[in-house]
Amino acid sequence: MFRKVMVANRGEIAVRILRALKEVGIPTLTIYSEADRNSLHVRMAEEAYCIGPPPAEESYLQIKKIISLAKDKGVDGIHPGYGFLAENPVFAQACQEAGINFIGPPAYAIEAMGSKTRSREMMQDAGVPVVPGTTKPVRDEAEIFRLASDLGYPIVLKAVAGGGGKGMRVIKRAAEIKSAFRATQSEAQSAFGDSAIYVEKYLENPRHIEVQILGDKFGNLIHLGERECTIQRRHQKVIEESPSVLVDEEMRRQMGETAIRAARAVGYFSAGTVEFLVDKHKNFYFLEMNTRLQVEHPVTEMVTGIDLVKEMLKVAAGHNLTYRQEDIKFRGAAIECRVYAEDPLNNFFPCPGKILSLRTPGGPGVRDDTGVYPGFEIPIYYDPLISKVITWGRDREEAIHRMARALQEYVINGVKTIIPFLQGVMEDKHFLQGDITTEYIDQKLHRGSLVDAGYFKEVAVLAAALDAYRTEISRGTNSFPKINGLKMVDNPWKMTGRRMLLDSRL
Ligand code: MV4
Repeated sequence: MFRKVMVANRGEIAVRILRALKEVGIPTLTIYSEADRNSLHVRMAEEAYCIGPPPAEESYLQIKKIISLAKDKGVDGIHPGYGFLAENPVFAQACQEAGINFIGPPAYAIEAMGSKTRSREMMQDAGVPVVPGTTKPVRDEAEIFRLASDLGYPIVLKAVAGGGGKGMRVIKRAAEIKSAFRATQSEAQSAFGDSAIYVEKYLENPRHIEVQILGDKFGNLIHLGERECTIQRRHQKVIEESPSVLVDEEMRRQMGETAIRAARAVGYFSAGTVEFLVDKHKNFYFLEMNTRLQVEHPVTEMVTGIDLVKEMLKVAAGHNLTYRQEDIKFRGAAIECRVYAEDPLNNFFPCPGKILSLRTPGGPGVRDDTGVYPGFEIPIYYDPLISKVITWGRDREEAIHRMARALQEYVINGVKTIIPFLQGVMEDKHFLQGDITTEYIDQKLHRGSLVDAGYFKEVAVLAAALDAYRTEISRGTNSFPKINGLKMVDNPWKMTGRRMLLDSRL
């Protein structure tokens, strides 16, 4: 299939791709920055080369260096992972021109989907429903004013070159147009080097549901169902699941067919994701297409049993897709929690540092995709995502209970993580009922009920254990207290690790 494949990425996704390559017996090569000498992906690849200083612009984004290294080392395929060069049409094109297979979609599809107005126009022409609004950039305030009168407030200004929430501003009334227009323009200019902006009707409290698609170079396209990604914080996804509680079989078929139509319109192959906003009447609208393997792809792998990375490799090498639509069976439910090295008690502030100890969860239905190991120092230069915990269950409830259990098993010392926050969500009645919106996290944080469940309870448990220990020492007898009939016969410090037991007994 391939002589040797380069993984042009780092962290958990580089590890994920290296695993697939090993399973199919393809020799592996990876790149790393000076900050990543000790990274797990470097240790896992058969060959690894340093390509520059820590900042991504000087290493992981160095197109020329990466391609010339690939040519030197006899690489005939490059998997870009996500982020970095994954959605850079210049890189995809440069690979093809160097005679190296870019393991992803064609450059023209990346390019077409990179422009929000162009993609909206193409989708409209293909009969894919898009959020009402313009397919051309807006020129001035008067034009926005006229559009708002047609569409009705609220409207949203978005960067043509944007995506993922950067460079967007909601306008609730005419008086806000002037300042919003200027602010969005300059934000778009500084974030994307392109000041062009356009207008959409703003949908309030939408759900964010995306459809995974897979295609080969012969025009075969299938969909692998949806992922619900509504639980986000500042446009950063935190929890994803499949299936969505909102989507029934008929809606899945419709969204799937629409996603395939969207992909076909841009001549797509490889793995890709079509994002939809869904309103309260369950109308769905094309939002954007992610022309890459996504962070949350394991959720789909767990419910379909399909290895998306292996399919990407096959398709890139010019093989047919392994599956037809009728082969795709959805089984059970899966959830992914992203474990970020951030402090949930300090506004999710990034907390890089050295991992002193680590024990990742296991057991039935649990998958942990991580790029770290004990002793590894998380660099400050990149995304603070250190691990993804994915659980599968026969239904949503079992997947959630497994997630709660897996998060309890997770031991990580040396860096703060959002695990206590995630535990709070798994116990939250709104989440358990599937009652979630894009404001869910901020609302929960505001009520203060999420982080308490983890951190503060643990502090209370530690204090209680210490008190029990002191009592024991001062009495000089083996008189550990009984808690609800359970005698604490063991070292109380050890009990602190047993969150489940203590939570239910204290
Ligand atoms: C919207 C929207 C409402 N109406 N567009 C945020 C990320 C970016 N990809 C698009 N986003 C949104 N676009 C219209 N016309 C609401 C959001 C949005 C959002 C979408 C999905 C998940 C979380 C979100 C949080 C805030 C805003």
